[in-house]
Amino acid sequence: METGSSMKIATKCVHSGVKHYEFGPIVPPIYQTSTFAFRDADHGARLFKGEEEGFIYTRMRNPTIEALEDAVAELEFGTKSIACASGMAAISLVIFSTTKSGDHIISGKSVYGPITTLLGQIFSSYGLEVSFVDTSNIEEVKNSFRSNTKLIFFETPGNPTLLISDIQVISKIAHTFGAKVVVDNTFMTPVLQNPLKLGADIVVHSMTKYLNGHADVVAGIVVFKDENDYLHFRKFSNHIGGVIDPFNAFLVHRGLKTLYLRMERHCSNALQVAKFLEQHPKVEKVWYPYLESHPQYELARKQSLGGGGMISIELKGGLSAGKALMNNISVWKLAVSLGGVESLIQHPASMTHSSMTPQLRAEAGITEGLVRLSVGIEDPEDLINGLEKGLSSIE
Ligand code: LCS
Repeated sequence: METGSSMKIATKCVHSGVKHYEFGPIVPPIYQTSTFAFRDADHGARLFKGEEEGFIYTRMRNPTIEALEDAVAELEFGTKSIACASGMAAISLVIFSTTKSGDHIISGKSVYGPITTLLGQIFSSYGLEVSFVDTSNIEEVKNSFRSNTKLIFFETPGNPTLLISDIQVISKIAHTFGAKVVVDNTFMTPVLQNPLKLGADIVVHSMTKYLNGHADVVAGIVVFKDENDYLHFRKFSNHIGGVIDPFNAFLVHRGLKTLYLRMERHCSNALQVAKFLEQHPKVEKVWYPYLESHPQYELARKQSLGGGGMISIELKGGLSAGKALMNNISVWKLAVSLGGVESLIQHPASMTHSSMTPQLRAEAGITEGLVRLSVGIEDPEDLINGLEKGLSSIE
């Protein structure tokens, strides 16, 4: 079934990317093959020259992977996409394809910790200039552009502070400087937020998270508004080679079918958990975009259709209270990652964001006492009871 952009998102989640295949299966078959046989020597030569459509080698193109790429491009209102071996591979592909030594890029400060290492230590060692900016502060964003700025990259909400950056306003500013806007939409998913419709040029995801949703795959994707960007990036992807495996592509595509349902449940569970935490005497502060106490509540409501499943909290007793909570909580698993059906809890300063420099971590607002929750799809009462058990263990 062809879906098309007129369909509602819940319908698109179920049907996007599925084409007609031999024997009529209603899900894309797993083409677990590295290579594709040519009919004859001339056929192979024509495929390599681009004179005929077809499949050559899985690093370049594979039908199972392409089905997923079409699905995510459609969900994100993009033209095309490239699925990658991880979210980090997707972000690396963006940087390799858009910058060279001597160029400047702007990155949000509140982003997944290893991204700051990738940009600020690894790519900068090849001569890339990198500025880490609080993208929730528009004045700071405006002042950070230079004549050689090629792109601005940010997560909104940011990992793990959940600060919101205004995609529409930042896109307008960036485009006056001729820079591309790259939004990491991992926390929101296309069900809740559509950066390309708000002016961004490129969306990236760690598909390890909500798009797959079942904590059994590591994968990423880059989605393009402009097909020319896609063609340019595809050349890089073919040569860098960080592509997804067909079986993982199949699993993520399967996960997409329930994305709408899962996001509804993540949002309603997270709002209930956030409200419970906000009134709890052991909790100092709760960060959740759809709580009225969030400093950018209005922007979150304007930019997205839900608050998502991520919450960060500061406990009154700081880190030692956080440790007591993590060690005594039930139902929730103590683990990094996020966006799966099971609820997780972790400590950014010593875990997901430990590779950041202490200075950048402090500037990004990632304190020692911050604890991050990924709210799953379990019964909210069980989640709240599990949290209460952990919180009551705090001295
Ligand atoms: N973007 C965001 C917003 C992320 O949260 C992550 C990983 C990545 C990109 C990288 O994706 P990956 O290569 O892992 O697929 N975030 C993680 C986190 O917060 N805990 O563990 C991984």
